[in-house]
Amino acid sequence: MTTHTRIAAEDYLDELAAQGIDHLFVNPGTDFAPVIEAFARAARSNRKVPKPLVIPHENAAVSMAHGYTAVTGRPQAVMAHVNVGLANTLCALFDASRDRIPMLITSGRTPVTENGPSGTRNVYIHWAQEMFDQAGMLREFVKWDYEMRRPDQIADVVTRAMEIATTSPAGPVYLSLPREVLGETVNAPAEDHQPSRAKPRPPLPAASDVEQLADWIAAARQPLIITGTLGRDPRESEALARFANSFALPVVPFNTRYFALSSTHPMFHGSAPGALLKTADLVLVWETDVPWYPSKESPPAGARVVQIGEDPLYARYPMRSFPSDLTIRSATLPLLVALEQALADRKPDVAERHARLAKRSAELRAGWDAEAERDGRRDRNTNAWMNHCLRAVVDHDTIVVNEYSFRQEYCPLPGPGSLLGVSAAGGLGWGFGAALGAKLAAPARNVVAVLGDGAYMFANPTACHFVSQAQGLPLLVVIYNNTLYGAVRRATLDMFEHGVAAEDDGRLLADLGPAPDYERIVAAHGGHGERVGRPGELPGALKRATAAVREGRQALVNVLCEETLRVV
Ligand SMILES: Cc1ncc(C[n+]2csc(CCOP(=O)(O)OP(=O)(O)O)c2C)c(N)n1
Repeated sequence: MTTHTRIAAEDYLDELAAQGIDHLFVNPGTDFAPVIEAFARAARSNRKVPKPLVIPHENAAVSMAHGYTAVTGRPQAVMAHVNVGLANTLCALFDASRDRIPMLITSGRTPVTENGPSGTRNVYIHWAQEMFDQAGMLREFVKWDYEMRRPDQIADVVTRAMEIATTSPAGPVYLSLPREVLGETVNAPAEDHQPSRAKPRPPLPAASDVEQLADWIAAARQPLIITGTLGRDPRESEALARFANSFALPVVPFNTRYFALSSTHPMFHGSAPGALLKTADLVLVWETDVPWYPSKESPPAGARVVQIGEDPLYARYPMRSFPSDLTIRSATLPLLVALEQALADRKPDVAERHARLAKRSAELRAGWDAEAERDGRRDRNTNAWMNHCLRAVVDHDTIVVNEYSFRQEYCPLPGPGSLLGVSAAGGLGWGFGAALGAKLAAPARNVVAVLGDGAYMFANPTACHFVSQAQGLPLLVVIYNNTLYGAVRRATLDMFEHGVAAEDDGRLLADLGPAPDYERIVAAHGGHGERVGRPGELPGALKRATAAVREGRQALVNVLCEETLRVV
């Protein structure tokens, strides 16, 4: 067997593994030659390196890394082909950035030299693919960007990239990797290189803020917690369930991205602040970028507002002006624990409020159930009915990935860690890829992606079905098919209720008809597909699809729905 002189790309892969990166989601090009060679050498010598997965669209690659990290908490890496591949990552990268997902985004850089060293330009595209500032296209979405300039800096650069990505508030970072650098000859590295830098802890609440907030909660008559991303760490939702119950604090997960509280919990009060906001005297805006829409509603004058989060100012949002009487920069878990203790000392009497809120919550639940069951007797599927039917699919080990159409009011979730929702950035095409990433992270769990027909098409479905089949990641995709960009239609009708576009029911530029037979797309990938027109057919179809997934085949249920407006 020929022995080869070591190249820098081998150091690079070793370093990714040393940083705990399990997977490199790649979409390759000519810039990958040293990386491919390094992977081949690692396989031959049994070196531990990240597992490379070929993902045939970069949007799906980033979304997979996103889903994987959301489930495991462990950051992953993506490598795209120079500027063109990088351009395809941007939408998903924006989602990850607003969702504070730590991630190492990398791409090759066309060779700098026109002649000379190993790796120099030798094909046509190497000239046109050079940019003055390749990182410029994504600089607003990452916390840090850099270009690897020398092989001897690999360990330090990757360590720095990862410490910045994972430090609160977490987020993606970008590294560009010139081909000549990765192809350079290097000496064998010291064995067992381990990064040796302590990272700062997530922020802890100041004791005086805890005391102040505990006083306000103890004195409040109509408190309300609104949350968007509480529950990212499942321990947060366990603590919230206890806390809300002990002190009779109603919770509204609003545009939620994670499981915060079960919809069967007596303090769960729906997915929109509405009625409770109007009468609140204390509003805890907990890890929530947008707690209400000021153009539609606001808390009453005199209500106290407390903003809580790891980055409560949302410093990367150009404008955000929600009021705040107390702003606490803290990770969620330590604040919940500290507040629980501080309130236990104060012993507020909340029995009457607890009873009143529990009754209200039960009434809301009964209303959602009745609505769904009534819809089940109609001739068209509705959002309430579809979600109600998902109860039969969602068991104790299910993760639901929601890109618009899932509503936990109608389908209670099994517990902490069972929900991933599309990022605040709303870059569509995320859900299918994120679901694949979740399945990769937790192969034993049942992963269900609930997608709008628009969201499904944005995901490059062929690429995603391909990955599902090629990587053995069976999951269930449920399409809420209203043959429409419902959100677009809604916006038109909201703004121009009596306008000319409303005469056409607001469908101009929103119509997604004629709808294709989505169920036949999954069949082309060896999967199980069903189309459901009538409400009564839906439970059986979901049952058969779930059985197929349990047997290891991907499945898709195309649920033809009435043309409902988006609820939130
Ligand atoms: C990448 C991207 N392009 C366009 C949009 C604008 N947009 C927001 S919602 C939406 C419609 C989504 O359709 P669908 O998934 O079917 O859900 P529905 O609105 O019908 O509930 C569009 C096009 C977006 N958010 N992201």
